[in-house]
Amino acid sequence: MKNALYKNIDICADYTSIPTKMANTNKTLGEFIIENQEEFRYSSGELSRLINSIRLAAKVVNHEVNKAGLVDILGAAGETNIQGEDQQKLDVYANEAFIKTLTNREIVCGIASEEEDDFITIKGRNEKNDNKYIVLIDPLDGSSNIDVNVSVGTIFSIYRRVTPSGTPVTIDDFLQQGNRQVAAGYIVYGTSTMIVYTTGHGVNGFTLNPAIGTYYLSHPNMKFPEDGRIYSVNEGNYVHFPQGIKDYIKYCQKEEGDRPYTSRYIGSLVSDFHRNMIKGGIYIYPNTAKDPNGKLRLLYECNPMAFLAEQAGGKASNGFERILDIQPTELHQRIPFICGSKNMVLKAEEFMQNA
Ligand code: AHM
Ligand code: MG
Repeated sequence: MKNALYKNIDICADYTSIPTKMANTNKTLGEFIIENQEEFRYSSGELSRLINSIRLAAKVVNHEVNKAGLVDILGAAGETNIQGEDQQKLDVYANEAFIKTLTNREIVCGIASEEEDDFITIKGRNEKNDNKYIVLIDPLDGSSNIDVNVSVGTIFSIYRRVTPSGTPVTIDDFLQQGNRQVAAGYIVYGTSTMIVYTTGHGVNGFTLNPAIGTYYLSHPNMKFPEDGRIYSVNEGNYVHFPQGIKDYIKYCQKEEGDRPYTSRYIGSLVSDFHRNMIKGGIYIYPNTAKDPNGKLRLLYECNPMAFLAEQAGGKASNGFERILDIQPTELHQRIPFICGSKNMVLKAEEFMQNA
């Protein structure tokens, strides 16, 4: 028995022989991008290259996140971001890694990041402003979890610019409704590293085989179960929640039918969302007395997650209206967020609207 156990450990030490879905016969992310290129509305190959560059930056950040604890990358960088929050060293590292990778490829004309005060303008070939795509990014979400080895993630959102090519980007290029996203996704740096993304044709998930640095299609056509039994909310803030959310939480806890539901809250949106999409559940970050607009950012967090949720058959709302139809008014705007299995979100909305 003991020998058998050691034998397994030996096998697992060699990632290339893990006999799972990640077996090298699965389609790679690179192959998948090429095969599905014609699905893109404007298929010039640029969006494929853009997603490829996100894949590359994700590998670099993944490498660094996995070293945390061994090298001096943990803790605060001594600066605060525009929202007045402490920036962690890894936040800063991830921000730079994504911006650098996205800048050098003549595809992106503007980037807005949760970690930057203002948007960044990027010139194309020969200093012309003729690149097409806008990227909004939360480089390292859930960063309060980094120090304690709990999953964190990157969230990205891609739009086409709305101002004319040849002119510098303006704030209007960034303040687009979420329903205009051409692609969105996240990377979860968890027990394994995954990229999950959509270009408006369903949601697919790819797992990194760290031994050879390749992402394999491990979760094709991901779908939120219509109903779920998990609710994810920071109940520590309960007394400050709006009455509708308090009522919904009591409903989740009531012994009736398939209830009570289970409470699961990691405090990393990407990880909570990922689990709920696989198992069925609802994520809620409401407005509170302290934060009248909630905590999460419409452009960097809620819109991309809402696009993914809808593409996976789920739903995302602020309690009263569809997240993707909200007209943003500022770059770092916050919004209450309810997202997950369709019937659970509908029920939460019912409580919000009847409170
Ligand atoms: P961040 O972008 O500063 O990391 O904040 C976003 C995170 C989400 O990932 C998470 O769901 C939420 O904040 C947790 O907030 P709280 O600790 O208030 O529950
Ligand atoms: Mg964040």
